[in-house]
Amino acid sequence: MKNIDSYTHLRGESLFVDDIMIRQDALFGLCFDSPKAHGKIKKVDYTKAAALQGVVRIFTYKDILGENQIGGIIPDEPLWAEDEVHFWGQPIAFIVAESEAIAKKARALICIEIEELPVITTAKEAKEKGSFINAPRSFELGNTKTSFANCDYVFEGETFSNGQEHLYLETQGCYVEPKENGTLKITSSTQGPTQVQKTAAKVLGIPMHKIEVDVIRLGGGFGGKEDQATPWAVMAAVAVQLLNRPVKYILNRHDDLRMTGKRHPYNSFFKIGLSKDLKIQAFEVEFLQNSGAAADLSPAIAERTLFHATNSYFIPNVHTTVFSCKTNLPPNTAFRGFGGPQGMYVIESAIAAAADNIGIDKINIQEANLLKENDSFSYGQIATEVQAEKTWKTAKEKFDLKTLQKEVADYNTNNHQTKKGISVMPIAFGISFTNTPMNHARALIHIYQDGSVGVSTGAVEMGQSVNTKMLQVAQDIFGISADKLKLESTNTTRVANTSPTAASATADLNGKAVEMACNNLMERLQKVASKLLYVKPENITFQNDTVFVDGKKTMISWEAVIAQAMLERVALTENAHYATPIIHFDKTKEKGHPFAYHVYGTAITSITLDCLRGTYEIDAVNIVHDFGKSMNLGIDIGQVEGALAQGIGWMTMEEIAYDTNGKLLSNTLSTYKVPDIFSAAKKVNVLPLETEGNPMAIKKSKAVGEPPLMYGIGTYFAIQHAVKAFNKNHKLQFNSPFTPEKVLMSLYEK
Ligand code: MTE
Ligand code: LUZ
Ligand code: MOS
Repeated sequence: MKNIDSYTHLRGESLFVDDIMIRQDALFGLCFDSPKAHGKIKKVDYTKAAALQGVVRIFTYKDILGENQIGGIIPDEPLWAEDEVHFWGQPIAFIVAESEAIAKKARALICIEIEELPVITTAKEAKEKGSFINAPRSFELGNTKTSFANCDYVFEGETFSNGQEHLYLETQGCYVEPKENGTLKITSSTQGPTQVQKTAAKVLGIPMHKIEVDVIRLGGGFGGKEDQATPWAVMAAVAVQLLNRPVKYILNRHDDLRMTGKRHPYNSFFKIGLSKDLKIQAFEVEFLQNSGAAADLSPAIAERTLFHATNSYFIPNVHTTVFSCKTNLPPNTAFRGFGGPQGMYVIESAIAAAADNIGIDKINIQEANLLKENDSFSYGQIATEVQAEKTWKTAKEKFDLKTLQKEVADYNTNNHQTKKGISVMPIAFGISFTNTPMNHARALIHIYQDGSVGVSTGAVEMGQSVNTKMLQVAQDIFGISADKLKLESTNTTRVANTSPTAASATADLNGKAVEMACNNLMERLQKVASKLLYVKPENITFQNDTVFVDGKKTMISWEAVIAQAMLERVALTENAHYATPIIHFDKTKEKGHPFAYHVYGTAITSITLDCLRGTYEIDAVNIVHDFGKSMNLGIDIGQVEGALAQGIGWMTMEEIAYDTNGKLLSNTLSTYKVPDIFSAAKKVNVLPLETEGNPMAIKKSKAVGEPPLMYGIGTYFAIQHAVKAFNKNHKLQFNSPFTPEKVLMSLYEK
């Protein structure tokens, strides 16, 4: 099936929050936020702002009828600050005016006095000062202490990976309308409609059934709208509740960059032990996650870091600990990979450090330790249907790693001003929300009496094309043409109590629910058709909008069966609920089987480095990826390419900078660089490894949204390889992103 959004996207006709028709009496909201990262609010003077012509009202925490609390996992975040502020950009008040321009003018008229308190911007500093979000977590397998004592090599080191701005094309925003009897409808650009509904209900002090949340589609989310689309919608909802007029609030790019959290920066300390034969025997890490000023999703992200700390390797003795460090930055949040990339960067760094010290190629250690069937992850899950070695070997053969390595070595012997580097990056990513209770979804299918079909699920379309996949599931079961199918907006009154669209699991969870609902409808339709044709229901199938009996076409159309079903008063609507079987996790023991399955793959990255300038070009990224049985290879390869570009950006050029006062310096695209077409890899080859797939993957087509982001980590090590080829004295650093500036320093360090 062709991506169902491509036609309207190309013509600019797709609707986003900012495109929907607003009511004539609509007002516009704007947030007033803290100009300091930490301090006591001594005084805020709203008089001038409130007096401005066209300002309707300015809302603060005092206006909230319910609770001033939006924390999802830990209730530690007010919607609007009360007497203290904890990060630069923290919402304090909400101006509602006749126009956006007036609201903006009013914002400049607000005077605030803040008594400044000490500011913490780094995780290290937070740890030293004992500033944490919650208690640390540790995973343990075997015994690292005794194992290190027996290792032939033991190395220690430190790594840093910086944050990352989501830079969804569509900024955060919402439009909220009052309906009758104190009910309201929220249109939001959110990955979590239920989270918006639930939080709005809590803050407004009304039951959830009074709030309808509708999501058409997102212009990108990447995790940035899993939790952090909520506050804006709730602010507007508070205003609507008290004014009884619609309020629209779309953040401008500057406000969005300043006020929202990003990928978590991590500072980590590792210790790795190997035996002579290059088997990794023991691995210890202390991860310091820079969580920002409130929990947001940090505890869940920290957890996933532990789950992926050994990437696709088997290590018999593991001890990993993560501290969620509370700092005075905007609360950091979900970002494609959800803590997994940060964990995987550290093990890759540890392997690089070990290889460098032993004086061998990193690839040899990687290859010697790949996960095998029935190996145990540190959290107790036994690895099955493992494709680590198979993707590695296939990549090595199909892309001729030996020749590539030789070409790079020859090139480096013959060239001085430019050097080439190469790396191999295997990945293993667990599919399921690590929080088991979140792994469920529902679908609601209506077959209308003319034979057309409406499909509703809890899935949010954000560019990953989940809607297309949902229709594909329905189409395959009903055997009808694509133009008979419509995907409805994601709406809490049609599909309730949804988990956010996240964890790459959306197509699996919602697709399974669609499958169940369609199969139930199909059973009824087979009965109806069987009576029309005087055959048994099990002999009936539907293909090409027609009934088939024992694989032979009949004269009875899909429409005729639906019409007959109406006459017989057969229900043409079905609702289904799916919950992932098997998975479980015991947090008291930190053991269990949290993932439905893992996604594997291997990327070979080669780069050319300009040793005069420190700039580099990515020559090629050659990937063998485990799709299972891809249900839509066009979409899935698109996901691999997009995630790869995003991963490379994180590792090479996207550099978030806060000053020591906690002010965001990289607050525009002239200072925050994202990959464009000129910095993209010159060649990206994605070779699908057709595997059996997993029955818990929708149509055995494995989840693809996040895993390929981590191929980007390979670029860091390919650059490092080239730097080392130029400067033998270079002492390896694990400090990403590896910007051209850092590369240049490394090239000429003594
Ligand atoms: N692709 C596009 N185009 N836009 C996005 O915002 N988000 C990613 C990924 N792919 C995203 C995307 C993230 S963070 C996740 S978790 C998955 O899509 C979610 O969708 P899925 O569960 O349907 O894979
Ligand atoms: N969100 C979440 C996620 O709440 N739990 C997860 O395990 C997860 N994993 C990846 C991305 N988002
Ligand atoms: Mo993705 S980080 O799970 O939204």
